[in-house]
Amino acid sequence: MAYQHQAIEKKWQHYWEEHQTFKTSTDMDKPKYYVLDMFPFPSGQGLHVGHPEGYTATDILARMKRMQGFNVLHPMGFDAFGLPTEDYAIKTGANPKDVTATNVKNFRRQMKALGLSYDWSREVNTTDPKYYKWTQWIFEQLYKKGLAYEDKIMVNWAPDYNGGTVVANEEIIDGKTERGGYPVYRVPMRQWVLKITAYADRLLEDLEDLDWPEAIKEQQRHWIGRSIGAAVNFAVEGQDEQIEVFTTRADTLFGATYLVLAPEHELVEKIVTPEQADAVTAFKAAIASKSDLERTDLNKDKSGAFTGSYAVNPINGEKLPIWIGDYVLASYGTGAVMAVPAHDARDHEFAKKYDLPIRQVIAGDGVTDAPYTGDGAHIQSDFLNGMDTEEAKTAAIYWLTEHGVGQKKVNYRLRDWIFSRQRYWGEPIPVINWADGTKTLVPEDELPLRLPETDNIMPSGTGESPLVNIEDWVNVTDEQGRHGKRETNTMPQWAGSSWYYLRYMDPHNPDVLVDPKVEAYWQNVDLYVGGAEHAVLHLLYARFWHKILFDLGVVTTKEPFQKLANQGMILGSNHEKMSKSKGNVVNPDDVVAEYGADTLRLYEMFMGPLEQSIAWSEDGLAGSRRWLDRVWRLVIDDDNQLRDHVTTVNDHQLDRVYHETVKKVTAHYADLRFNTAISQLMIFVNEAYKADNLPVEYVEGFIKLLYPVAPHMGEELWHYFQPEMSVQKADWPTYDEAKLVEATVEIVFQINGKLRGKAQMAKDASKEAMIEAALADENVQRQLAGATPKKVIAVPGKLVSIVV
Ligand code: ANZ
Repeated sequence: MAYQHQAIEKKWQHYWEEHQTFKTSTDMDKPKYYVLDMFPFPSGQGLHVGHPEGYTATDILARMKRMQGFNVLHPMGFDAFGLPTEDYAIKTGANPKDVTATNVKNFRRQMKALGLSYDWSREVNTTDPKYYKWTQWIFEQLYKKGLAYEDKIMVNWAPDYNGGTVVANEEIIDGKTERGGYPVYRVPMRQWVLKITAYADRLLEDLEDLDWPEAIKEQQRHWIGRSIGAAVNFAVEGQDEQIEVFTTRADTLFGATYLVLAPEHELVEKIVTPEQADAVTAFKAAIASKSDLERTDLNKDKSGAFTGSYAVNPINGEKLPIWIGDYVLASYGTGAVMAVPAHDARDHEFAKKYDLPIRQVIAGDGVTDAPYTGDGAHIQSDFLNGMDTEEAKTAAIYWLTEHGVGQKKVNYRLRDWIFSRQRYWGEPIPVINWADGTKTLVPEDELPLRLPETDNIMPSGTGESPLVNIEDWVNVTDEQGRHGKRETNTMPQWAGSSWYYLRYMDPHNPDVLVDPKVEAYWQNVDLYVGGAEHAVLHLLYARFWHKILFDLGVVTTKEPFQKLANQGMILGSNHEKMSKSKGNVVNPDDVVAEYGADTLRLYEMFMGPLEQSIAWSEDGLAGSRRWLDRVWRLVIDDDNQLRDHVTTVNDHQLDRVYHETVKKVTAHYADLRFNTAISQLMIFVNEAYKADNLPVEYVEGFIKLLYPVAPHMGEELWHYFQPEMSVQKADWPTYDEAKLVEATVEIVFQINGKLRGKAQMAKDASKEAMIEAALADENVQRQLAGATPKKVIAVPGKLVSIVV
């Protein structure tokens, strides 16, 4: 009978659950292996076929490592706070908590149907008060260390979206909300901010020791954006004001021909002359709604306005006009630049547009039509003349420092982390604002501060969170009768995911985030797999919190995720991103029903290298199923019995391919090269079909190798051999290096020095066996034609020489 995937997969899933096959041991005597998936947001759509790709990869590692004797931590949970659920709840009138519970149930069902070997007893959910108690606790530690503060920050305000909502940068497309397309305006609003910039250097330096894809490390470096340059002070002519600029090119100071301030720079109002006031005001109004990204886009037209005032270049006393311009950001450096149009592209474009002077200070191509950004000898630069860029930078900064008008400065692109959202479905920030203007944290022993249940989660309309309307939650009175109001902002979705990997180690501990002994055992994640879209935010925030917890002594490792791998995207069969609107979405439930989870797992691992994006192929899927059927028929006959050729006798025909398969598959799994591991399994099956016998020891070994990819079929085949235990409890197969070398050689048969025959023989065949084979050879017999040889000599491993 053909392989019955539906019944067999259910049977083993049931068995695993009943026997708690994947439960992580709490004994700490075995070596540990922590393999983690990025936990999903439980959306209403359920799992997508992209999810099982990474999940199968980690599942293979988890299953192999258990068989290799490791205590494996392979958990799963849900990152369930956030906008999509809140929006859905607002739209349908449902409660976000109920929506989350329904979606989580569906996700869990789908994951179990895929045969993923999670220890479900450790499941976490970021919306569970028992979990977010610790998210709030971490916030309190940050606050106590002065790493959480409040500030007025520009936010994206969409007054028409659900009666007035603040949206995150990532939720805006072309100045409109991604959902609904409502217009967005930039307005200042009070926000909680976390001082991630205080950790910039450590976040940068500790990247070096991580086994992460270089591209991801590079994105993090870019995001942190450490740049070493100088701060230079320019006096404003006729006023007692200074403008500090940040430049990475102090060497070009003699080429500065004007200054540009960000339109929001605080000095603008002070220095603008009456004649220029209208122009400056009009310009500011025109750019108010542009995002930073649009303003610094190199391809966008640069514009600005003259303030009417002048600054003095400290190095040569020259008078430089002060402009404001859209390409200078208030939030970077000092919000002011010295413009060197001869050697900087943006300055050049601006100078051309407003007819400002361009002065070349580095020898090279002419600079009238385009800036020269290369290196070369400095010219028109007084004491810097003749020096190259690096020499001139050092000399200029030395001069500035000596004269007290500047100094070396390190600047970061990284900004502090805006940590509040004006929404309902998030962790409450455990702060009380008292009527007397003071602030206190909710005492640690009163955590969690629970999110109040309410039927009204519509935004307040004022830009504040819907929580402001829940008066009996918001208003508090202390023992002295003092009145206060709870903070109504909630935490951003990134909060709960910034430390969840630690909770899996000790998920039910009511007293501490993680028991120090347990943490010391599990340390950090050995392998973390997820999509490359999390390259920066999630991975940077988690690294930041981990370092805070390290400083607090809660964790003993410097970094949370030692090795990182990204899975590619599974595209639609038309090579486009899968999306509902394109009608090319494949639902894993359908695949599991028709072909089985093992087929889906095998197919996704065999499609190509894990990190590559590949289009879905129905043919490929069917091919994977056909191969599994071929494996089944190799071992099991039509009556569901072991085939006759499965025997306890090993005739050594499969020695070499078997040992090679064990070696290669083991190494390829460990290197996450699943497609090449599967190719090797296929080679073995082909050879096994050609062999006369199938030694039991090799079938068992092969089942163990197949099992991590196709665990249901693995268990089903295994129970023909060892019905009393799961394959998961067996030892991983080993190989014998000696068996990998070519075991047979070609022996040639000569008669009177002429080649008359040959045969493939064991390398160590005896002289007698060789002679016997030579004399029995058909060709040799024909040549001898009955004559008795005078002499027969065998040279082991080479030839048999017959003389007649
Ligand atoms: C003069 C100069 C001459 C510059 C030259 C560059 C080339 P990174 O490397 O990204 O740190 N800059 C400084 N603050 C800015 C702001 N708030 N908005 C926009 N641009 C700003 O870039 C630093 C350079 O970007 C600085 O060096 C400054 O221009 C500009 F041939 O100063 B430079």
